[in-house]
Amino acid sequence: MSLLFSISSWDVETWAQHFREKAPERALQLGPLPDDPASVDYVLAWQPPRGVFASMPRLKAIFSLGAGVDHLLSDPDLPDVPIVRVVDPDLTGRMTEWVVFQVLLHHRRHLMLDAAQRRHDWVTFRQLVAGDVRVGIMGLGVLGSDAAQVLARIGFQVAGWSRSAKDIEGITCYHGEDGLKAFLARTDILVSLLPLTPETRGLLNTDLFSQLARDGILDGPVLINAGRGETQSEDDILAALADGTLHAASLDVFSTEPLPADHPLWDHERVVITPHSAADSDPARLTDYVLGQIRAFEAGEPLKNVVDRTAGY
Ligand code: NDP
Ligand code: OXD
Repeated sequence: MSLLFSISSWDVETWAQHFREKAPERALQLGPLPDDPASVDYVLAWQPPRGVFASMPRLKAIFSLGAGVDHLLSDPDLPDVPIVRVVDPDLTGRMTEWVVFQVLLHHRRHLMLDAAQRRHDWVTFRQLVAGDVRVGIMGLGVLGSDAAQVLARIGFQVAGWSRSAKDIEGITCYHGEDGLKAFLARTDILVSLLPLTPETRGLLNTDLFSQLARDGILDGPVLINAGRGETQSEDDILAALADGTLHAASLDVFSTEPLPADHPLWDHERVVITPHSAADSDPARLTDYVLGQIRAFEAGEPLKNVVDRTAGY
């Protein structure tokens, strides 16, 4: 019985240490590629190499070490075993912190205040009130619904958009293609927490930005994206910032990561960039989560948070 860590771009040893402490009886293989594919029962994966799952006859489940699973579903050789994703209050809390921080940064006009401080300029700007600002969250899943409720508690007018209909207290819920137009038309600050799927790829584009509200009290529409980079067109974001279709943006995810050092988004005065770090997966917390799931599964219980492969998330 062994667990393979198939991890690229994170320190595999940190994860392995937590597993050794909490489950010393489990044999670990530190990938990304397995030493002995025939003995692998579970893979714990983050951006594994394509084809890594081939020739694992005992494989029972794959655990994504992030909430997003596009890094797995894009593998053409993915075997037909359950894929479990991260749903954990620790990760949710981290994302809500990031979203609330970015919404408040634009709402409280912090980019202008920061620039004024650099100039040693004691200048004040008209202070807006949250109740006059309309936030719209694309993706009302585990992360989006939590951020929505915290923003509503602060006083923002919050709406959300999802694939299926939702009923969340205090949040105006829209869904499906039919609901998108009305959702955008009432949104001043657009937050995307959408997964990457064939339907969401490239969705954040000129056409969509041009449907955002133009009658808000901010200086213009704001885009905030911590979902996936491939859901946005960075060329369209730059063009929209240039012609006023968008006023500002906060971006944590990009089509190419790391964002190339010479990319014009880096230097844009109305763009905030964070390096795909809105909500980190915490190894200690997720070790408990994955081991809890494996132990329950081996005791005959069903796995939780299994990805719907047809929906793509
Ligand atoms: P969930 O699966 O819980 O929620 C996804 C939401 O998106 C659901 O509300 C779903 O609708 C909606 N959705 C999916 N496809 C469509 C569509 N075509 N049209 C409208 N709505 C759609 O995911 P999480 O909230 O846990 O995570 C969301 C994403 O956040 C992840 O997939 C990942 O890409 C990203 N992420 C980024 C991190 C970062 O650090 N930047 C960290 C963690 C996650 P419905 O409810 O109807 O199913
Ligand atoms: C995730 C991520 O999906 O870090 O958890 O992007």
